[in-house]
Amino acid sequence: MPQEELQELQLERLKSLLIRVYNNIDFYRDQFDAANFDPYSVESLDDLAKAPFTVKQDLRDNYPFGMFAVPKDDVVRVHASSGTTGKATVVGYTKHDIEVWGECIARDIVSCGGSSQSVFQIAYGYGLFTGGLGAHVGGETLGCMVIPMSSGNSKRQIQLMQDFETDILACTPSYAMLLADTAIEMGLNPAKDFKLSAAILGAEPCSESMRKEIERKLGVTVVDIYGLSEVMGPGVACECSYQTGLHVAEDHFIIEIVDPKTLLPVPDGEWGEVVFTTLSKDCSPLIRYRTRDISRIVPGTCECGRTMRRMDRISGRTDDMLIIRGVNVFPSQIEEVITGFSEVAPWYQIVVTKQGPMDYVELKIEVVPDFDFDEIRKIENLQNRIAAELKSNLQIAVKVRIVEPKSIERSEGKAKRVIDLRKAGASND
Ligand code: DLL
Repeated sequence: MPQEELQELQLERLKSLLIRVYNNIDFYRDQFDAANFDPYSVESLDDLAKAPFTVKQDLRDNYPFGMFAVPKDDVVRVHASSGTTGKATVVGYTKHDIEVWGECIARDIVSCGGSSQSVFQIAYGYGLFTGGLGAHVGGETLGCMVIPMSSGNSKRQIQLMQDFETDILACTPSYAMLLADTAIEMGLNPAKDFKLSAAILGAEPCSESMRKEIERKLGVTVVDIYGLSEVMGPGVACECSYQTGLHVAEDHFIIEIVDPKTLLPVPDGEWGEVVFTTLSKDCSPLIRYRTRDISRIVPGTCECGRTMRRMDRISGRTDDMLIIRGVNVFPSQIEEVITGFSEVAPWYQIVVTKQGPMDYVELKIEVVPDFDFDEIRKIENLQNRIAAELKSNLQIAVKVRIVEPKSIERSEGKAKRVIDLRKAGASND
């Protein structure tokens, strides 16, 4: 659909959405009234900027069902975040919401080369987390042969991947890497022995060098899929096989990029916090939801011919930025530097503590299995070289500690890359 038509569709959907949330969700009625925002006055997409933002705490305050816009009878499914730092955030879906979700993910499977003939193996966790069941509905909508593995049980995953001739794999990037390494340990060459053509990986950041490493080991094209449970789950945006940014499902979501301090929109191409308004959701619609994720609109159009605008890969979250001796840095920037060293494996952990008002960072990195771990001098040399590279690239002083292969805990879902010990009881939720 040409962008102009797409924007007309967005406006039509936005107008009815604003009136719907005003009439059906007490929270939005109060918010709009308090902000003097009249949902009936909206005449252009720009008017959305007059509406107030929604944040995660609003969902927690209205736990469990206070943000539902439909009666409980119409709800066919709920998902929820883990809620380790407070109450969980609960999101509900009507039958129609699930259909829209299925359509979004079906498009994503097609855009990385899949079809109804694909064998689609899902190794995202099934359950309250949206990864597994979200990908599942997409695969079935498209008519793929879906293998609902959930995460874990890596050897079995690998066996079925071979026996069932899986061609598309969906899981987190860190789990894809673990599956590749496990297959190699089992004496296989996944790039040759598997029929995999693409992997749809998301739910956590993945640097460009990590992506290349997964592509090389598995012999696939990796496309990045993005989403968050509050807004729907996976499929809010996804790359096509051109890998030049994630096409936002703009018929169902309006994306805005705002300056996280001033909350004013930034021009296309500039980085800022991603904000979404859900246009089609019946049960859990959100107006201007602040994701805390940092991205930008990729200017121009994609060679694939899709007209939906692209957001760049997530560079970090406003709440995972570290300030190391006054320098701002995101974990993804650290990953980009360390994965450039051939002696180390892409398994690392950033341990953050406080020294006075400053963040103190220790970086634990595993070496590759054939590295001679007994040679202290070699280890020290490697530590120094990595520290020097981090200093010259990112201007940060970090204590690098090389650790033995397999000593960092493997993840079957989202990897825990940052251990933040600054506040007791703090977590990344
Ligand atoms: O992670 C939904 C999902 C499942 C997306 C499967 C993709 C694939 P939550 O658990 O609510 O939902 O976590 C959402 O994860 O705000 C981002 O910070 C991060 N995230 C999700 N996708 C990506 C990605 C799912 N492609 C939070 N790149 C989001 C970087 C991502 N970060």
